[in-house]
Amino acid sequence: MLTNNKNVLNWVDEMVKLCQPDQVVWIDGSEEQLEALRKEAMSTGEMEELNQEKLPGCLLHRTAVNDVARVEARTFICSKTKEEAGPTNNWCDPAEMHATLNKLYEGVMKGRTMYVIPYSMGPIGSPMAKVGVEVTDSIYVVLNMDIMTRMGKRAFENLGDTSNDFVRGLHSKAQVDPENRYIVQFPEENTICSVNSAYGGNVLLGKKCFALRIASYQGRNEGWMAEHMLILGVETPEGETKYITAAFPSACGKTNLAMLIPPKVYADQGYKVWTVGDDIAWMRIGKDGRLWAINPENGFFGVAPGTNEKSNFNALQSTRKGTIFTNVAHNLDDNTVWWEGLDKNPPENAIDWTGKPWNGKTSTEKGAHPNSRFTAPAVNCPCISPKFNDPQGVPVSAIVFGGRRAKTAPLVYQSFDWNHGVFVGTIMASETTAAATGAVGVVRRDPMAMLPFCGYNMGDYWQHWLDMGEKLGDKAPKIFNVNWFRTDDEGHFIWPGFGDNMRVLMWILARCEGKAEAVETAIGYEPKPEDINIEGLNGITVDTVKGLLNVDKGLWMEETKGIEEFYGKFGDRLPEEMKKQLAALKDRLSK
Ligand code: GTP
Ligand code: SPV
Ligand code: MN
Repeated sequence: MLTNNKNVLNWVDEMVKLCQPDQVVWIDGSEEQLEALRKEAMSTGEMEELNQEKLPGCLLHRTAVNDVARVEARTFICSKTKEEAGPTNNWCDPAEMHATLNKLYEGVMKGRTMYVIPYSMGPIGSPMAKVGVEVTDSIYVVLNMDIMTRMGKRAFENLGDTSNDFVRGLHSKAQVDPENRYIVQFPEENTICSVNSAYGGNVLLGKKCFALRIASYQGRNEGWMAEHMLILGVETPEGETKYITAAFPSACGKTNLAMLIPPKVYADQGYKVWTVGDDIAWMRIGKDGRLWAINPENGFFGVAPGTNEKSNFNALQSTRKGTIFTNVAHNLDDNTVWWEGLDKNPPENAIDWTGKPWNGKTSTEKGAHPNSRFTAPAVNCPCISPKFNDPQGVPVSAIVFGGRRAKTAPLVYQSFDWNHGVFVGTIMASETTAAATGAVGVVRRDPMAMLPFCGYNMGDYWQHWLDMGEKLGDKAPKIFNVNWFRTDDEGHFIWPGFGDNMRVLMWILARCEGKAEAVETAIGYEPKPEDINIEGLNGITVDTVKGLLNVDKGLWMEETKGIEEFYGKFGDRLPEEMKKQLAALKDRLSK
C-alpha cells in the first residue's frame, strides 16, 4: 500500500471484492517493478521486445482486431439526468448502468492480477494537477500509463490522507468482447468504468475519460477549462515566446502542429517552436488575469501512419527509445517497426498489425492499422518546451480551431471577438477519421473538437466558454480557425501543411500583437493573401493563397442549415448568444 488515504483504500477494497483478483499489486512507479512487468508481458507474448540497439526500451503490442480505436457508440456519460448529459452524449441511468457493469465486473479478475495505478494529471505539485487511481488487469495499461502520466507513489503526494478528490477508474479487459464493451463516465461520482477493451483511449483512463470527459465537468463547476488542444510556443529571434493552443478533432494534425519544424525562411532568422502538449490542455485564469495552460499528460499517444523524418521529425525522434508501439507492422529482418508513410521501403519479411505474415512489397493490405499508435515519453521530444513541467503552465495568446474540410473552411480566419470565436468553435465540422470506429471521411459537426469528449450538456459547455470570456475581458486570447485540408478538383491537398503551417501561425501571432492587417469577410477577419509568407514554397503563389482564403457564400449558406439543425437539438440549453451569432452570420452572408 502506497497511501494511508482511507477513501482510496476503501475504494480499492470494494473493487477487489467486486473483481476478485488472485492478487493485488500497487504500482509504485519504480524502474525495478516496471522492468519486472515488461519481462512478464514479454513472457506471455502480450508485448514483444524490439531491436534494443536501434530502439532501446521499445516494445510492440497488438490488440484484438475488433479493438483498435475509441468506440463512441459504447461510450456513456451517466449523469443523474439525461438532460445533464445532453443531446450529443449517450446516456443511461447511473444505477442501471452500475447494475449492468457490476455483472460484467463480478469475478472478472479471477486468475488475474489487479494493478493499482496512482497517477497525477499535470506536474506533481502543480495547483492545476489532479490525482487519479486506475485499477486494471492489463500490464499494457500499466506500462502505457507510466509513459502518459506521472505515475506511482509520487502521485499520492498531492492527495494527503483525507482528501476524497481523486478520480476512480476501474478497467478490466475482461474477454475483450465488443458486444459488452463499455466506456462509462459518472461525472457526479468522479468515476470511470471501462470493460472489454484493451485499446488506448478506451483504457488509458487518465487521457480522454479523465482529462477531458470528467475534467470538462469539473472545469465547468470550478471555473476552468479542459480542452482537446495542443499547446505550442513560438520563440522569436529576440528570445520571447508566445503560446498558442489549438483544437482539432482526432487525427486532424494536433501532434504534427505541436512539433512542427519551422521552414527555412523562419529557421534562418532564429525562430523556434516548442511543444508543451499535443492533445489536451487544462486552462485557468492566472493571477494576471490571462488564460494559462498546462498539458496534463506526460507523453504522446500519437498516430503512427504518416509520421516520418519529413512530416514530423520530432515525433519520430520521440519514438526512438522507451516507446510502446501498438498495431504497427513488425519488420522481422531487423526486429523494428514500420507503418504506411514511414518511408518508401516497406519490409518484405514482416508481420502485419493483425499478426499475419506480410510482404510490404507485394501485399495490397496495410501493414499497420490506420489508427496504429506510438506511446512515447515527452522527455524524448527534441523540441519539448522548457516550460513542460512548469506548475503554472504557459500564458495563451491565441486559441485556434480547425478540422478537415475539403471545401468550405478557408486556410485561416480570425473571429471578430471572443463571443464570435466561441461561435466559430461551436460550428466546427470535420471529416471523420480512423481514430474512432465507424465510417471515415464523413463530415460531422464537432464543436471545439469535443464532440466525443464533453462530459456534460454541450449547450452548457458553450455557455461556460462565454462565461470564461466575460471573466477574461480584454485579456482573453484571440480566437482563430484554420483548415490545412482544402482539396483541388483531383482531391489533392492544396496547402503543403506540416512545417509550413508555421506561415499561418505567424499571421495569427502578428494579429495578436496588432502587427498585421486583415480583410473583413462574412465569416471573420482574413489575411490579405500577400500577408501569408510563401517564400521558399514550391508551386504556391499568392493566387493559390487567394484561392485557399476564398469564402464561397453559397456553400456557407448551405452550412448554416446544418448548423441550425444541430443547434436545434439543444433546446433551451442553447445560449441565446449563439442564436444571435448565427443570425448575424446569415445576415452577413446574404449581403
Ligand atoms: P489524435 O492523436 O487522434 O488526437 O490526432 P492528432 O490531431 O494529433 O493528429 P496527427 O498530428 O497525429 O495527424 C493525423 C494525420 O493527419 C496524420 O496522418 C498526419 O500525417 C496528417 N496531417 C497532420 N498535419 C497535416 C497537415 O498539415 N496537412 C496534411 N495534409 N496532413 C496532415
Ligand atoms: C484521439 O482519438 O483523440 C486520441 C487517441 O488522442 S485516443 O487516446 O484513443 O483517444
Ligand atoms: Mn486526441
